[in-house]
Amino acid sequence: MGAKLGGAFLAVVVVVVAATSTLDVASANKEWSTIAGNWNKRPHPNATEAASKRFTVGGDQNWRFGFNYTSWAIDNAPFFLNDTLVFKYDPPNDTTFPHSVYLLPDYRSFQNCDLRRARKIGDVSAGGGDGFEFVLKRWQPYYFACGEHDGIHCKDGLMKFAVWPLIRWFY
Ligand SMILES: *[C@@H]1O[C@H](CO)[C@@H](O)[C@H](O)[C@H]1NC(C)=O
Ligand SMILES: *[C@@H]1O[C@H](CO)[C@@H](O)[C@H](O)[C@H]1NC(C)=O
Ligand SMILES: *[C@@H]1O[C@H](CO)[C@@H](O)[C@H](O)[C@H]1NC(C)=O
Ligand SMILES: *[C@@H]1O[C@H](CO)[C@@H](O)[C@H](O)[C@H]1NC(C)=O
Ligand SMILES: [Cu+2]
Repeated sequence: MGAKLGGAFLAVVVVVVAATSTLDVASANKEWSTIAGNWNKRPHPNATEAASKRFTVGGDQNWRFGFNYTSWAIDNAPFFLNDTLVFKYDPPNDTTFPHSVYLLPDYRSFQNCDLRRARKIGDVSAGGGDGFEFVLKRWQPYYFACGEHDGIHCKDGLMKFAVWPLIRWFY
């Protein structure tokens, strides 16, 4: 790139690794892996533009049964505040299974695919066409899961992942 201007940022990433449902809280804490002091340089004249990215969840696999979204999240980390996630999935018809997207309230419900206190952010038809967007607006862990079949898509279909967007410092 010809641009001499550069933005450096300090990144601290926390990725939640999907754990088996039998782990207790103490061992669950070990499932949080932390990468600190990750220095990078992104040459870009416009820090505001550089600050936010769009991710299609699952890449070209979109949001489907049986794709490992924890693995996808790890591969695509770090995520930053104001990054956008795009969820794409076919609306249900006679031949396709319906999917949906919920936010789970905490790590334990995420671990257990417990949807009782979940908040729906995308119903079965929301992922059609270009999908729908979800912006990571807050500095908090977000626990995403498919809500279909009483947690079976989340549990057996691996349709869950967690991200904790980072704060970006520019110099
Ligand atoms: C940087 O990008 C933002 C968002 O696209 C835009 O609003 C702003 O005007 C741009 N600033 C400069 C200096 O180009
Ligand atoms: C999904 O990916 C994660 C992270 O790479 C891995 O720990 C886990 O075992 C995978 N799950 C399955 C069912 O393959
Ligand atoms: C995120 O976007 C909002 C609204 O555009 C803006 O007010 C806020 O400062 C942004 N936060 C970060 C960390 O970029
Ligand atoms: C159902 O949706 C899939 C994926 O969009 C499409 O390939 C298929 O033709 C559709 N089937 C019917 C009966 O509409
Ligand atoms: Cu599903």
